[in-house]
Parts: sequence; structure tokens; C-alpha cells
Amino acid sequence: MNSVKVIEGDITKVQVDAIVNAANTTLMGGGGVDGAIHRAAGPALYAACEKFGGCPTGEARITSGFNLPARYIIHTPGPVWHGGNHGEDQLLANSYRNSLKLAEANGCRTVAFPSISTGVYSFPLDRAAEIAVRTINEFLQTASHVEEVTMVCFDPVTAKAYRNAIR
Ligand code: AR6
Repeated sequence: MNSVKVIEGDITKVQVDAIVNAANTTLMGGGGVDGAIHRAAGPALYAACEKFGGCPTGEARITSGFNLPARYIIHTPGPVWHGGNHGEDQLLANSYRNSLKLAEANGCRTVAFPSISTGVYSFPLDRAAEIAVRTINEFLQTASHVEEVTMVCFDPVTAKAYRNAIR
């Protein structure tokens, strides 16, 4: 059965077909989960990302996983929170949906997401979790390859928000 689940942990260590990176529009690395993924994947990831010439908010791009256990890394810039009246909800849903479309197009069965936009980009956690879970569940209803989506949360507060959103 297709499902979304929640674990607490470090997304760079997860063995799945594709992990998603909460990137910025340059795709050239940064802090948070983006920094952790670039460190763990190695310098070849930087070179691969350079070729894209950036990525608009809500869209996604795919690279190899390089030194990670994951086969692919899907990079998506989530929205910066500007109070909620600047299309943030839709842009966050776009990040999840476009990442899953790329996973599907590349034959991925298992996909792991971090909590996109709820760190440096300050998107309110409960609201982000609800949008993420709804968008993933909608996608899973029509997916043929993607079967298992895991939210990999870095701390207990984040994990709790996503567990609540699933109920
Ligand atoms: N595994 C899983 N989750 C993690 C990890 C990890 N190794 N490290 C951090 N998190 P953030 P954003 C969590 O700030 O809000 C970067 O500089 C973190 O605790 O990484 O989308 C980019 O380059 C939080 O719950 O992403 C952009 O400029 C979640 O990942 C900007 O930050 C997202 O936090 C993107 O900001």
C-alpha cells in the first residue's frame, strides 16, 4: 500500500531511491540540510548543480546521489515565508509535487523528504506539515513507481508536527 511515514534522523544517511534537498534558487549549496547533503555527497554534486544555472522556487531538478546511499538527489527551493499572502502555500505544495514527479519519471519507489522551508525559510511548521502530507497523499493516489514516502525530521518537534498531520 502506498503510504507516507515519519522518522527522526539525518536524511543523508537514509537508504532510499531518492532524497530531496531543501535548496535555494541558486542550487549552489548553503546551510541546514542543503549543507549537510553537499558535504555528504562530495564535491561532484556542486559541479552537477552548477550546470542547471539555478532553479525557480517550487520547481525541482535531479542529480545523481554521488557518495550518498540514495541513488538520486532531487533539489527544490521551497518558499521563503513572507507572512502567508505571497503564494507561500502553493509554492510549498509545488516543491513537494514537482519533486515527486521527478522521482516518478526516474522510476523511484522510495523517496525521502526533509521538512522543506521550516528552517531558515521560517515557514510555520504545522501549516507546512499539513501541506506536505496532503500533497504527498494526493500524489500517491496516482503514482505508479513511487510507493513509499518518508518525512525525515531532524528533531522531535518537527517529527511530532508531521505525525499530527498524518492523523
Ligand atoms: N537531515 C534532515 N533534516 C535536516 C538535516 C539533515 N541532515 N539538517 C537540517 N535539517 P533548512 P529551509 C532540517 O534551514 O528552511 C539552506 O541554507 C532542519 O532542522 O535546511 O528550506 C538552503 O541553501 C529543518 O527542520 O531549509 C536555503 O538557502 C529542515 O531540515 C535555505 O537553507 C529545513 O531547514 C532553505 O531553508
